Amino acid sequence: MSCKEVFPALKNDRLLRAARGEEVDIVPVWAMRQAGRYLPEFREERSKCDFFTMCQTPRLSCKVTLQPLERFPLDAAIIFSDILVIPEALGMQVEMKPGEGPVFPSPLRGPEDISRLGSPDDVCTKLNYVFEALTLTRKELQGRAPLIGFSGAPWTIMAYMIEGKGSKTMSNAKGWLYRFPEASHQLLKIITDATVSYLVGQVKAGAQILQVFESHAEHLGPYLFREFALPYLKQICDDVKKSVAELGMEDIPMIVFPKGGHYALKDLAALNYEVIGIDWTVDPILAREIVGPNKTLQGNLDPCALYADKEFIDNAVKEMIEKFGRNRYIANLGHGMYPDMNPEHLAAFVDAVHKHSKKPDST
Ligand code: 1CP
Repeated sequence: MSCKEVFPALKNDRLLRAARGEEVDIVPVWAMRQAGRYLPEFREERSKCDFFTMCQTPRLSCKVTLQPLERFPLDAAIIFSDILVIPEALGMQVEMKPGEGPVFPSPLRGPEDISRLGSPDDVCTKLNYVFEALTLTRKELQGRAPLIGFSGAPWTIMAYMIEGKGSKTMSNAKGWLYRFPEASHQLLKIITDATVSYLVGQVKAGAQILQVFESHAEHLGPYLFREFALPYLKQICDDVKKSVAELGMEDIPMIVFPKGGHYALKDLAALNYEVIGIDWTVDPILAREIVGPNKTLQGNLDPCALYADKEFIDNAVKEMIEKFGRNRYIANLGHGMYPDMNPEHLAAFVDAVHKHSKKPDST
């Protein structure tokens, strides 16, 4: 890994321009979970190999990252990995169970278990495979589109470490916030420190923009969010940008995606993230009113709209772009693709964004 690596020149910088609030010819578009099981070519690779082995093998991670770009004229690639590589690098075992998703066989049961975790200083050594995958993918992309690096946000990662898997209520993890606030802060700090080094490592390895997934914001509400999520999201953004500047590298645009966190938009707009992702439950006009004119918004078609026919998708995209406007906007779904979705319908989504956002005078 080296920050001196010379990469092919970027031929499509719409995503970076939109993130920075610059003018674009057409609205950039990508889709969360664009590399995934809805693609037969992904399932083919996945049938040969365990999920985390795929993440840990740079050649495979690169291959599946590029798969959606071979099919669709997407304006970004997102590195194939998972947010749960951080707890794994902190020493927790994680397995991908078919039909169930990621599972931690020994989740954190109480504050005493925090001592089981390794040091945040060591995560970058353990996650070198992600950096290698990023460097390889950035080269293989040949400048076709920018490469997105990502991590989970501290509360979302903490929730998995305590619940051991996805949960409808997050009652164990939220129980910690109310019963053990000090230990919760201690854990969140460890995750934050690890995440900052990890994201800076991703930039050094070739990531051109970063997204922080606060996928479980919906469980917090304004009080818990301000206490246990916001300060860490702020620290991640500020520390990553500071370290990148100290390395003499160009400022890196950052996206925060608070899934289910409509109540947090105003607080998030006060942070230094250039882009705020919104899910489909938030009206774009209201989101714009809340965040003001100086943030880029990303989103937010209901992913399930991709089950509708192509004509419906085309109309829904047209309406979405009318509401968001062409400036300071990155088109996306309001959450990720599902495994049973038809790739042709993602194609319809991408084409509709490009068609309906063309400037009247561009060809
Ligand atoms: O294409 C891409 O978007 C890149 C790859 C990517 C990303 C960005 C994957 C591959 N995972 C993620 C992030 C991720 N992982 C998030 C944040 C985004 C979100 O909110 O969905 C979360 C919450 C996870 C955790 C996770 N990993 C889940 C959810 C579990 C739950 O019930 O809460 C699941 C099902 C996974 C597995 C996973 N990660 C990625 C893929 C393609 C898969 C499917 C697993 C398989 O192939 O068996």
